[in-house]
Formats: sequence, C-alpha cells, structure tokens
Amino acid sequence: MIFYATALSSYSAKVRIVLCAKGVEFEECEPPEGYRSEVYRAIVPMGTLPAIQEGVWVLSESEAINEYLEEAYPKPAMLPAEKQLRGHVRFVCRFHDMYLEPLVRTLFAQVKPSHRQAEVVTAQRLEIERRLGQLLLWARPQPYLLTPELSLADCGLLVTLPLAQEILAATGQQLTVPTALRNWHAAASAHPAVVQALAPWALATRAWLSQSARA
Ligand SMILES: N[C@@H](CCC(=O)N[C@@H](CS)C(=O)NCC(=O)O)C(=O)O
Repeated sequence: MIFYATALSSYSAKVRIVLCAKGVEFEECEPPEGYRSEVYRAIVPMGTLPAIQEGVWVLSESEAINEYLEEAYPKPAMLPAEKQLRGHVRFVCRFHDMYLEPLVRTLFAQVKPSHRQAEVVTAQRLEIERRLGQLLLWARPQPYLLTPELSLADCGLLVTLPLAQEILAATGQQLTVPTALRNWHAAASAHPAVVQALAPWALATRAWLSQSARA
C-alpha cells in the first residue's frame, strides 16, 4: 500500500495512527510535485492528503480511508461492536473533521507575528474551548475517548488538540483544556502506535512553528 502524506499534514497523521495501530505494511510517499499538482491529481483527483493506493485503486479523504482500513484490517477493532456506541464514535469523527479541526486551521494565519491580530486569536481560542466543552457531552474517556481501547474517535483529536495548544502557545495564549480531556490525552498519546505515528508530525510541526514565529 502506498500512503501519500507529508510529515506536517494533520489529516495524514490521523490516518497514520490507524495504519500503525493495525500494523499495516505501507510505503509513505510525499505527493509527486506537491499536493494540488497536476501530477498528483492524475493519481489522486482531489489533490488532497492523505490518500492510499493499492495497485490502480486509490482512496482519499481521511475518514473514508480509516473506515476502509477498519474493514480491510479488522484487528485490532477500532470501531466498537455495539451499534449505538459505534454511532457515537462516527459522530465524534465527523465532529472533529467538520467543526473542530477547521477552527484550529484558522489559527495558521495567526502564527507569524507580523500577521497576528490578538483579538482574532482570543476569539478563535474561546470558540475552540467551547467546542471542546461540547465534545465532552459525548466523550466519556475510559481512558480512550469513548472506549476502553483506541478507536477511530481518538485519531483526529490526538493531532488537533496538541496542534491547537502549540499554535496558541506560539501566539502567547494558553488553551484551557477540561481535565477529562487532559487525562485522555496523557493516556492516549502514550499508546505505542500513537507514539510511532505522531513522531514525524510532532517534529515537523515544531520546526514549522519555530520558523514561522521568527518571521
Ligand atoms: N477532508 C479532507 C481534508 C484533508 C486536508 O485538508 N488535507 C490537507 C493537508 S492536511 C490538504 O490536502 N490540503 C490541500 C487542499 O486542500 O487542496 C480529509 O479528511 O482527508
């Protein structure tokens, strides 16, 4: 399996967690000539990261990929057997992709001190804190977000929560994280597959932040 990704890409990191947790053999490749390039679009029509390829078969969109991996590599299961809980895991995945991550992404423009507007950073931080509170209406860390074992629901937030914390810290603000989510993060980020999958992402993110914070 070819896994198109970059070290800095959050959604690639989200899928890399599942690949590592399931022990899938994959070859990680940067998109040829960069994402959005014509060459990459000839392989992955959306031009986005991540994507996977097996022979001529290609799949993009992180959530579709994670669901495919769950079916193709059922062990260890990352969706619970119980239907209603499975529904909530899928809800949390969509909550992350549709409401939380896009909000954190708006902070990218605030990293460079020359482009920063403190009031915008504060407003975004408060909105992220509101969304984290909303997430806790569904999440019941035990110790993973909704389940006793690592599930698909953990993967996006394992990237987006530290990303929000680090970007805000670079702008001089601190994200208030509810205790239950702090405890969840301490436990989930120590999972061996998570450590392995997030190592390249953490390095690239820190390098990007320290370079941008100087610009
Ligand atoms: N909904 C997509 C979002 C992926 C995404 O935004 N990826 C970024 C890199 S982290 C990207 O490819 N951006 C290029 C673009 O949007 O054209 C998914 O879940 O895979």
